[in-house]
Amino acid sequence: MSSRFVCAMLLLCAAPVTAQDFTFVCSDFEFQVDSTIDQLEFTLPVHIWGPGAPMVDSQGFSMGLAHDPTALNVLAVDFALPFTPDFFQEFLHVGGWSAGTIYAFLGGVFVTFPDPVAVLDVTYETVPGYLTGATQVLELTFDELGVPPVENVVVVAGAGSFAALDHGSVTFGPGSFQRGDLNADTVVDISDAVAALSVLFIPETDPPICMKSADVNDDSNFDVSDAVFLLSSLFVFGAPDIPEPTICGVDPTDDVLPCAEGCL
Ligand SMILES: [Ca+2]
Ligand SMILES: [Ca+2]
Ligand SMILES: [Ca+2]
Repeated sequence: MSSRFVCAMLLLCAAPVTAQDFTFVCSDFEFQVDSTIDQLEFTLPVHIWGPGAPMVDSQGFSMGLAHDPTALNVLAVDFALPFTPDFFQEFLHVGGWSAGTIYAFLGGVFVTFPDPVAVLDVTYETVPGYLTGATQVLELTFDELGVPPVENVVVVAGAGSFAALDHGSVTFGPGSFQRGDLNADTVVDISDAVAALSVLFIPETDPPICMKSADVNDDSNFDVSDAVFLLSSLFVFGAPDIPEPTICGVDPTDDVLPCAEGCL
């Protein structure tokens, strides 16, 4: 083990001071999966937030985040700040990860966090067989992992400052969406038909954020028939109703149409 590594680890494991100027933030994430998806790989950002005044310069940090090992494996923890630190080390555990960084051994590189800043990108995969298509919620909890345990601290003036911990979660499930609401404004109207026709016929138009919403006739595909179905349901007396869910709900028929963001 290099002397540089030992010095860095001693600094990360130094007795922390108590000021809570910083918060480690893991948000609540949601992934829409149906019964056709049996394994998922995804990357989540972890943020640090330190909005106090005066703004405190940080020189590094260490943190750890635990998860249920029967549900997730951690594949990678990557440094996400826009520079290459002098020291960065990640540790992948069964049931969690920890990581530590010193931006610059000789000083001169400081980071403040007036807004939540993504400091790490963490890649996970679900354990085979975990996903069932039903809604499942996993807690992601900041913890002191490893031997010796890695503290959740931000390095300030050469000492560790305990961070406040804002834990997160990951929800897997079929997700909810509103069929026909292509433009995601919670109302199904003629503007959604315009959105459908634009996606179909105007080059470089961004697709709907939830393709399930665009599959108006629920035939597991998005094409011009969906725009026609939508217009008919709105303006032709006696035309078939739009299939469920016409208010925020789950798809009663499995398909592989992506839905990056549904409704609440
Ligand atoms: Ca709409
Ligand atoms: Ca369709
Ligand atoms: Ca469907």
